[in-house]
Amino acid sequence: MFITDCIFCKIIKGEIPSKKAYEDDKILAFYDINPQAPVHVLVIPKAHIPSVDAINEENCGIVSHIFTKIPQIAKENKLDGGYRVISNCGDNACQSVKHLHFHILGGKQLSENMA
Ligand code: DGP
Repeated sequence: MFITDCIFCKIIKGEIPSKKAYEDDKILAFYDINPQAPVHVLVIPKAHIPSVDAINEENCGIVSHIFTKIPQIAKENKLDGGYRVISNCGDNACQSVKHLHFHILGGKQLSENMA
């Protein structure tokens, strides 16, 4: 379930500290170490999935679970004016941590640019 050299697996196990925004038995949300907006939360599955590219019929249930919790996390962080959800996938998208994660960005007017 855990990958030894994966930073996010270490965060899930508590080996690396994080500021938690939400947690249940399947997912963890925590504040990004290098925030790109006033609110920048990462939502990850506890089971290691490398990226969006590895989502399939067997593991896709975790994605709907994450997306049912994102509005709750947004509300708790007062993102009433709107927010952006991003998942970088692969080298061209600059995915730096190879554990599926969704960025929630908000707390200000975000740029129209996405690429
Ligand atoms: P990405 O570039 O899409 O793979 O985003 C990875 C994000 O993970 C990046 O915004 C910084 C964040 N990050 C990396 N290491 C840590 C860490 O140890 N703690 C926290 N809170 N965030 C981290």
